[in-house]
Amino acid sequence: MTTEFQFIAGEYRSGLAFLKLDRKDKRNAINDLMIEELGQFFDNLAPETRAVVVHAEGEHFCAGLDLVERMQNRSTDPLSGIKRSRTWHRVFDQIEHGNVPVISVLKGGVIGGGLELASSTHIRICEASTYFQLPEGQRGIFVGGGASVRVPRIIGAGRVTEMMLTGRRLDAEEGCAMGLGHYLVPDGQGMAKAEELAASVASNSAVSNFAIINGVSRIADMGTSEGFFAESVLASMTAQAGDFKSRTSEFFDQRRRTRDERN
Ligand code: 1HE
Repeated sequence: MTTEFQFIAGEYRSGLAFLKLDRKDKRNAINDLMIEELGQFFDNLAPETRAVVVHAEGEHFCAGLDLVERMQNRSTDPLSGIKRSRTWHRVFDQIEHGNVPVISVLKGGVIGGGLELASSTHIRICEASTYFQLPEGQRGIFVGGGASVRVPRIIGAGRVTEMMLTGRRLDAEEGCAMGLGHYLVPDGQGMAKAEELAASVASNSAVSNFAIINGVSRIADMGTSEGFFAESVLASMTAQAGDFKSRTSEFFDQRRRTRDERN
C-alpha cells in the first residue's frame, strides 16, 4: 500500500512502514505542510504496522526548518510562533511516544529541525556522510521542535550549548560516539541496515515494544520513587498482557533442543 503526500511519501511492506522525506530540491527542509503531513502519517499508521523506518530522498536527511517560508510568514504575534513550535512538539512526540518503534536512516546534513526529528526516533543509523549541526545561533533563532529537551538527554546540556553557540558540525563518528547515532554504516547501506533492524524489532512482543518506547524515556524524567512505581506497573502489565509465556517457553524449548543436539 502507498500513501501520497506532497513532501513525504509513505509505503507499507511486510508489517513495516517506510516514511520518506521527499523534498530533496530544498534538502528536505520542513515547512508547515510537511510537518502537518508527518503528523497525518503517524496519526494514521496502518494497524498492522510493527515498526517504522524514516529515511530521506537526496543527499541530506533534513536541512531543518524551512527558513525561507519562516521569513516570508514572519509574524509579530508571539503566540503564532508558540503555536507553530507546539505543532512540531506534538508531531515529534507522536513519533517518540507512539505505538511502534521508529528507526531513522541519517545521511548528509541532520541540521536543526532535522536533528529534532531524528532525536525523536528510537534507533538512529548514520551513513558515513552524516553530520549533525544546530546553527540556530548563526541564524538568529532558537530551536523550537524539541531539541533543547531531547538532544541534551542524549549528549548533555553542555554539549548542546556548545553546538548551538558555535554551530559546528559533528561528523558521523563523533555523533555516534556521543549517542546521536547508534549504528555507523558506509554510504548507501543505511536502508539495508534499517530493514534488518526493523524486522528484528518488529518480531518483539508488541506490548514490550510499547512499554519500552513509552516507558524508558518518561521514567528517566521521573523521581526515583515515581520511576520505580511506573516500572513495576509496566513489568506487571507486560508479563500479563503480552505473549510472555509463549515466547519464554519457546526460548527454553529452543535451548533444550540445542543442548540435546550438542550431547
Ligand atoms: C532551504 C533550506 C532551509 C536548503 N530552508 N530552504 N537550517 C539551516 O540553517 C540549514 C541551511 N541549509 C544549508 O546549510 C545547506 O542548504 C545544506 C548544507 C543543507 C545543503 O547544501 P547544498 O549546497 O547541497 O544546497 P543549497 O544550494 O544550499 O540549497 C539547495 C536549495 O535548498 C536552495 O533552494 P533554491 O531554491 O535556491 O534551489 C536552498 O535555499 C534550499 N534550502 N536549506 C529553506 N533550511 C523548529 S525550529 C528548528 C530550527 C532550525 O531548523 S534552524 C536550522 C535551519
